[in-house]
Amino acid sequence: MTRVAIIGAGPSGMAQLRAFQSAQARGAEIPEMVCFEKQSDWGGQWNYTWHTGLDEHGEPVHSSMYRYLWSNGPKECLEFADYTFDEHFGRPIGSYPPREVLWDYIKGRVEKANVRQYVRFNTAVRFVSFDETTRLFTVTVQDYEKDRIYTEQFDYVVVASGHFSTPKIPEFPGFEHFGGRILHAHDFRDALEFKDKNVLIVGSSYSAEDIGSQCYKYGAKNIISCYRTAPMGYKWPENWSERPQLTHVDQTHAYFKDGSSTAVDAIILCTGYLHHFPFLEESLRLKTNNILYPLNLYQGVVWEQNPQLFYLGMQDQWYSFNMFDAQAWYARDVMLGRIQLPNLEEMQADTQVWHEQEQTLEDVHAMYKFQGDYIMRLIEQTDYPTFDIEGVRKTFMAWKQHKKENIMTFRDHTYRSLMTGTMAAPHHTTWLQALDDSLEAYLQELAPVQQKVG
Ligand code: FAD
Ligand code: NA7
Repeated sequence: MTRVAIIGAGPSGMAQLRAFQSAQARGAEIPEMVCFEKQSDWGGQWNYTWHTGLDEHGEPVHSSMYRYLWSNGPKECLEFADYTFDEHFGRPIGSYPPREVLWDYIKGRVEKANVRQYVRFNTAVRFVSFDETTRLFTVTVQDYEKDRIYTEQFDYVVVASGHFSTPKIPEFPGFEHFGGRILHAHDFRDALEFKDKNVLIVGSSYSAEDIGSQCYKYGAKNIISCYRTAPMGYKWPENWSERPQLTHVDQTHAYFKDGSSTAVDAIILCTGYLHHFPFLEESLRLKTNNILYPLNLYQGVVWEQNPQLFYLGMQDQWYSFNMFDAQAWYARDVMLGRIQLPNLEEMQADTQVWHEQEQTLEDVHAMYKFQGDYIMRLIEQTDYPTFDIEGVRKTFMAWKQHKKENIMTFRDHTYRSLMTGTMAAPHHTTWLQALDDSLEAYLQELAPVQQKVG
């Protein structure tokens, strides 16, 4: 029997499980699936842990998510086309749910699909190699529950291990003498740690914006963010200033490229993540920055040098859950023989065109259109339910505008579902006032019986 190894049970790995189960439900014969997940539960980044550094097994902690994290974009832009928010919650909820609420939603679909049986939890993939003669992968894993290292063979491997887990850590002169705490965003957990502190945020992307906002919300004294290329440029609250690149620090102060300096208590490096696959042999290893169209991945999914290997979710994520779905359905159909791949040269030429097109994109509108077109290209080739991607793009544009208007209130806006047409319900408390991010607090206005359907 054909065997498929899926590495990781985050949203991408869960999408792969659901894709196969969906084909099976429609009468297809599917391969034997084994999903290896090093954590004790599924959900990937959305499975919060208070741990930082190493976990209880000595394994690098995967999740970079923190307490009080709420969706950074409208939920209407990431909705599954085959499992809607309406189906899961049974009534409209707000557009920017906290982490635990989104985790509940992601889990709802795969619980309904009954695919947990395919996941081996507490099992870290240690090494994957490929034998050109047998054309099989050998996958070596460590089972932490049984304290056992073992090896199995597979026809296909799907790498769904995420790429926002291994921190990209720059070094600045003086760091070794700084008197406060220096941490990467990956290790940020609770903004209350920085209450009444002067916090320096290095970086100007999603983590910088959101971790700075968390610190503001939970009572930091001052927030100073600094950028290498371009400022975030929002209208910040009074105690938040944005400066050019950090040049150096001493024991108490940070110094910037414009000659200014300021006293800081803590430095949070929001400087991005590395695509890191220490468990793959060299010939299988994707090497890329965080971009929309990496080279070597045909249709953003198939490892061109060996089309028995697939990667999910390795792009810079303007779209997320429904993009992982589109990719998982496509990978599934290649494995089921429903999609025939062209030869290597044709795959490379195709990828090159998209990769080069990315270099020409001039603004966020073009970038959303680009990734949206990419997703639609995949969906057209499978039976994943099609949806109004142009509507999603317009929702993203509204979100951008709301952020521009007020970075501290954009999460109070609501949007219409592109899957069901349902209008989101305004949350009972504004984001700035809502200090409790638990699922119970978020859903508290719902009658218990309506909280979860599905
Ligand atoms: P992950 O979620 O990273 O899951 C990968 C899984 O693989 C993990 O469970 C991990 O334990 C497992 N794994 C890794 N290595 C191994 C191994 N060797 N062996 C076995 N298992 C392994 N997206 C949004 O849409 N909205 C948001 O608001 C949002 N906020 C974010 C905030 C932060 C701080 C971060 C870091 C990301 C955020 N994202 C957000 C993006 C997020 O990455 C995706 O939503 C999604 O989690 C990606 O899914 P994934 O399955 O590809 O990867
Ligand atoms: P991103 O989006 O990859 O952004 C990384 C940021 O870090 C970006 O602003 C970079 O600036 C900055 N950076 C990187 N290296 C440096 C150095 N050496 N000095 C200063 N600034 C630097 O990562 P995020 O963590 O923000 O977001 C990742 C995901 O997490 C995202 O999908 C969200 O959903 C949550 P640049 O513009 O390159 O000059």
